[in-house]
Order: sequence, then structure tokens, then C-alpha cells
Amino acid sequence: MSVINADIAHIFRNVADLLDIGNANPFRVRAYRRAADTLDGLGESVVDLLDRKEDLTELPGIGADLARKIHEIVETGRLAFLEQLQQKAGASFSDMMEIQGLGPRKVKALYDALGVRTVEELEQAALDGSVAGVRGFGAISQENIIKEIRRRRERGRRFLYRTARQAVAPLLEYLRRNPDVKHVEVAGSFRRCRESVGDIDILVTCRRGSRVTAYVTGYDQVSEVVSSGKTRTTVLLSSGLQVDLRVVPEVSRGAALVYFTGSKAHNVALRTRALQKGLKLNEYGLFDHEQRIAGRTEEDVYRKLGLSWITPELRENHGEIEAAGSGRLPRLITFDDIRGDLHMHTMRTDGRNSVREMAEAARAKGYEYIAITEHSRHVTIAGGLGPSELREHCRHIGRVDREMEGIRILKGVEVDILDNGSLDLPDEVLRELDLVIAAVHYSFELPRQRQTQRIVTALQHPLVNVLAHPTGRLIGTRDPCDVDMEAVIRAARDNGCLLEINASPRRLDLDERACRMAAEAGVRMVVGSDAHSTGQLDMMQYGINQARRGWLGPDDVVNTMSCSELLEQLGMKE
Ligand code: DGT
Ligand code: CA
Ligand code: CA
Repeated sequence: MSVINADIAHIFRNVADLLDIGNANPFRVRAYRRAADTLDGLGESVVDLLDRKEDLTELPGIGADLARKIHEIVETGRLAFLEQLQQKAGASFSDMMEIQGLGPRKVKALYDALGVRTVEELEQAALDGSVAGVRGFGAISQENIIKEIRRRRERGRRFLYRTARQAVAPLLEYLRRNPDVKHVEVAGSFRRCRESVGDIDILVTCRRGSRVTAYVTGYDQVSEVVSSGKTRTTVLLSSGLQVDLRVVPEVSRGAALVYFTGSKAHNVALRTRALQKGLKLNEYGLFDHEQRIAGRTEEDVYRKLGLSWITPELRENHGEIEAAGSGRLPRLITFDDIRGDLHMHTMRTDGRNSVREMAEAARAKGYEYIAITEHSRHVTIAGGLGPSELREHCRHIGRVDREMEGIRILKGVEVDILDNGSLDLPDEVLRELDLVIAAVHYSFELPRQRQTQRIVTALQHPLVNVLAHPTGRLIGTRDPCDVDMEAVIRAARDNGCLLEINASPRRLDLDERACRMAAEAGVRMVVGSDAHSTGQLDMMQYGINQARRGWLGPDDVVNTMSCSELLEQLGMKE
């Protein structure tokens, strides 16, 4: 991947800091900082300037030496001079300098007094109280250093898509309130609807000369400004999420959106395709020599590359570019295709709302049917039902169903799959239901062969319709169980079973890869919200996102069918 201006600026700032620590001539230090600012403010890619053999020394603050260094970075991606400085200083000084409140001078003072060279050593020194004794430091700055190091550690973690969405929505609203802002768009993994995101990438176009980056740093949820320049700012929100905001020129908006939406692999493949056509693609546009032939909209960029527009969920370089080139992109499922929700709980077990309330909320969403699917007895913490309790609950569901207009309430269950693959409820009870979902809720750590056999046995049971959350994973918390997914998919196909895409944002199980594998094997899926309250019915959308990332169309998912079609499909099982 070719170098972008911000990368070169970053390298120059590192050099400046290290020179500063080494007590180099202040003019020299300032020269590197100035060059970094120039690069950040440039409306065009340096790589392109070089391609056109333009003279970089004409840029403000760039002399012959710096121009040579830019060449070197563009060609090799590295700068030998920086590496020398790092070696001399001990490579981790730059890590320490990234800690908020510690400039090069303070890092040097700490090194001279305490000999600390790494963030870990610094943390240790702060914890045992020796930082407070260093000249220029005190108890408060020592406390801040400890906090800052903890915060940095936190930052390494990824956030659930839902968490990110909750933080992004009010931020976008805040940005759109600024009259200088023309367009605001979220890019990155968030726009691709990945199940988890590392940080939020936001692109903004605005009126000339306005200080949007400064405006962002004034947002009340900002807990820390990591860096802020004219065209780029990075802030941390109180949720711990990092936001990268970039101001881009209107003529480049589409190209920047393509670039910063990624994924990197998708970008690499697009750029290669451009090169094959004798064109150049970067975050400023698509260029035929010096001529910008596209850049304002994404559609233009894709079209000029001979491609139809590709929805962000597919941009992983998993065949979408080839498909877009030959008009074979799939028609993906959308929320509007969904006609019912087949996985939810009520207050009879561990849910919060009644059967009627769930049905009313579902009807208000435009659904034609729902299934109530309580846990079976084995899940004691959820107050799972035994045979007679389930029968009683089903009579209740039947009564509410008869009383309500405009929605059908199906009788279901989420029955536990026991260790040996048998079910937690007797067949004669299961036979009375419209829908039997089977699921694993314990013994996640069985060895692969036994786990697979356990699940396959359940799928072979003549009354099982759906396997819920097939791998049991909780994103970032519990690994998927060790199971042979191909064998599970085969068993589902051979036994007329459906696989669930559990839409709970911590599960999203099946994942996108398994979705695609299942569809290719001819297995149909059901997207279920697993709602435990009326509000959680909205989680359906997260499951749809996942289905789209798995290339699924409406026909791959059974709860796009009418209720009678669905019941016919479920009935075929026996
Ligand atoms: P994340 O934040 O880890 O969930 O994943 P992304 O995809 O949002 O990655 P991020 O935030 O590092 O960068 C956003 C997009 O910008 C990424 O999808 C592609 C583009 N991008 C980032 N860094 C580079 C790079 O070094 N080279 C190129 N060509 N593109 C990059
Ligand atoms: Ca990101
Ligand atoms: Ca980013």
C-alpha cells in the first residue's frame, strides 16, 4: 500500500521529538515539525507530486534534505535516519512521548533522573512514587501518568458494533449542527458493519477556512484530545472509543470515502485494478495522469473502474470486485424483507415483557408473526420451563394469539442440547409446538469431535427445526466452541434444519464466513433477535448486517417468508 501524507508527517514528528530529546539545534527540530504541518495541510498526495516529477522543494518548509527524505519514505516506507535516532535513544522513547502530557523534554528528564526507557518502566516508577520526586513533576502529574497509561491500555481493545453505534449517533448530530459542515460520513469498519470496531473514522467536508477540527474537540463527550490539526483530529470519547476525524475537499469526497471505508484488502485490490487500466487511485481521486477523472462520489470512482457500486458490507476483497465487474453482485437481504422474528423470551422466564407486549411491539414493527421461545429447564438461571410449565405457557400464548389481530404468535421453545446430544424436553411436548429451536448453553469446552457429535445428534432429532447461536461465542468474551462447522452445515442440510443467525450484538453467531458457507451448501438460515424485552426486537438489524456481510439474499433467510409458507417449511421436517 502506498504511503499517504499523514504517514510521512508522523515520521517527521517522531524525528523532531527524538532530536529534541537529544538536545539538537532547536531550528532543526522546528524544521521537521514545520514540514509535517505542510504535509498535513497539502490538498494532494505527495506520491502523485513525485510521479509528476514535481519539485518538492517548492513546498513551504521543504528543503533539499527533507525532499530527499520524503523520497526515501515514499520508496521504502521507512526513514533510516529515524531508525538511527530510535536505536540511539532506545526504541520506546517514542511510545513514552505519545503519553498525554509528556513531551520530549519531560521524557528526557525522566530518563536522566530514573533511567526509564519504556512505558512499562515508567508505570512502575510512577506506581512506586519515584516520578513525583523528579524535577518538574509532582504527585498530580504522577497520578495523571498512571491514569494515562491505563487509558492507553484500554484503547487497544475493540468495541462491539452496538457500543460504537450508540456513541456515533449523537456525535454525528453534533457535527451536523455546525453550519460550516457540509457532509458528514462515517467510514472504516463501522461503515462496513463489522461486528466489532477498533476506532471510528469520520469524514467531513466543510466551508473553506472553517475550523471543524477545533469544533470537534469541543464536543462534550470528548475525554481527551489525542491530536488536532487543521485537517485531522483524533479524540477519545468518554466511552473509551477513539474517533479519527478527517476534513477532506469536496472534489475528493467519494475517493476519500472509498479509501477510509477500506478494508485495506479491498483498497489494495481496487488500486491494482486502477493500475491495470493505466489509472491511479488514492484518497484524493482517480487520476488519468494529472487529470482527475473521478473523486466526488463513490459511484463515479467505481464506475470509472468498470465496476458497479459495492455496498460497504462486502468490501473485504472476498470476491466482491470480480462480482461487481461482471454484474454478479448479489441482491442482499434488507430489514424490509423481514416478516417475522422467531427467537424471543418473555417475563415467564428471564425476559422483561409479557407475550402480549412482545406481540404488540412486533406488530408495530410491521411483522406478520413471531415465535415465543423460552428456555427449557436445564437453563436454571433463566428460570427455564419443564414439560408441564411449557404446556401451560403455550395455552397462554394460544389465548393471546386468538385475542390479537394482525399478528400471529407461534409456540416455540429454545430447548437445551444436553452433553450427549439429546434434548432437555420429551418428544411428546416438543411435538405440540410450531417451532423447536435447539441450543447449547453449557459444556462449551468439549473436545472438537464430541462437541460436533453432540450438535449433529441434535440436528438429527426429527423434531428440531433450528440450531440457535451455533458456536456459542460471545464476542470479545467467550471463544466459539470447537466444532466442525462444515459437519454441522452438512447435518443441517441432510436433516432439513435451519441455522440461526443470532442477532444479539454480543453473539452474531453464525458469523459472516459461516453464513456464506451455509448458503453455498444450500442451507437456509433464520435471523432471530433473541430479544428479552420489546426494545431488543430492534437487535434484528445487527443480524441483518451480519447476513449481508455473509452475502445472503432474502431467499437464504426463512423469516422473509409469509407465515403460511414458513409453517409449511417447518412442517416438512417431520
Ligand atoms: P478497525 O478500526 O480496526 O476496526 O478497522 P478499520 O478498517 O476501520 O481500519 P482503520 O481505522 O485503521 O482505517 C480505516 C480505513 O482506512 C481502512 O479500512 C483502510 C484505510 N487505511 C488505514 N490505514 C491504511 C494504510 O496504512 N494504508 C491504506 N492503503 N489504507 C489504510
Ligand atoms: Ca476504524
Ligand atoms: Ca482509524
